[in-house]
Amino acid sequence: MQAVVIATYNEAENIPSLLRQIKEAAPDVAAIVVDDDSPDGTARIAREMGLPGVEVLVRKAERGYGPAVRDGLLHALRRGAGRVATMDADFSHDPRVLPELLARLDEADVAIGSRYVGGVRVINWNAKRLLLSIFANLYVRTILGLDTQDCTSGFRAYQAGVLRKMKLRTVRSNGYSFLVETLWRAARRGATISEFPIIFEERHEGESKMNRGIIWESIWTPWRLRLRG
Ligand SMILES: Nc1nc2c(ncn2[C@@H]2O[C@H](COP(=O)(O)OP(=O)(O)O)[C@@H](O)[C@H]2O)c(=O)[nH]1
Ligand SMILES: [Mg+2]
Repeated sequence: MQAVVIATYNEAENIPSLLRQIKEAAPDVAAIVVDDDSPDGTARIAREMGLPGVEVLVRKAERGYGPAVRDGLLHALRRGAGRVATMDADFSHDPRVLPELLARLDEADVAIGSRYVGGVRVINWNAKRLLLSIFANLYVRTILGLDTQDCTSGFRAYQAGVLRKMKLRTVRSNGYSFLVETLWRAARRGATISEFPIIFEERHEGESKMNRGIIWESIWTPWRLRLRG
């Protein structure tokens, strides 16, 4: 069984068409929506669609992309998934690419849909946001010595075995640093990582949850990982 984990916060405008497109593109892939009790009713909307093969988890105690994805990954493992993908709910990650993302695990332990391998493919980001992301990747790669061009892509897939080795319960990052922390843990445990080009498009509906706290965390996390492992 294969699964895809989708963290959501206030994605009411996106979730119905997203789930429909996932089911169309990858009918056999179980979708696990992990919502942090969004005030806009994302979880209720997703549930009421009643699509087969879609589970909706609601977390009430804390908020954060990192812990939400972590809980979704752990849930997928408990369900017995052999391969688990993650993607955003805002169509920045094209649901039609999901089958290819999972299939890439034929040749690697971790597959990454990459915005930056072999050139930059990002649509509708202003120069500031694009430079921030490119700089963040350069920063992370330099401090941690990772080969991956896009260390902060949330469009990824993992073999279940790698997820188990990563001891997800102790991953601390709350924001996008979660992506750096999980990649670092996978690489340190000898996982093979393969990147393939994707086109990333900025959302049309809803709002980005990027904020100062998330940026600060991204600045210190590579140092924490390098110094403390
Ligand atoms: N459960 C949960 N999901 C989140 C949270 N913050 C962001 N997300 C989801 O993570 C994905 C990426 O977030 P987004 O705001 O689009 O970030 P951006 O693409 O970097 O601007 C989207 O599916 C969001 O709904 C959060 O605190 N909790
Ligand atoms: Mg987004």
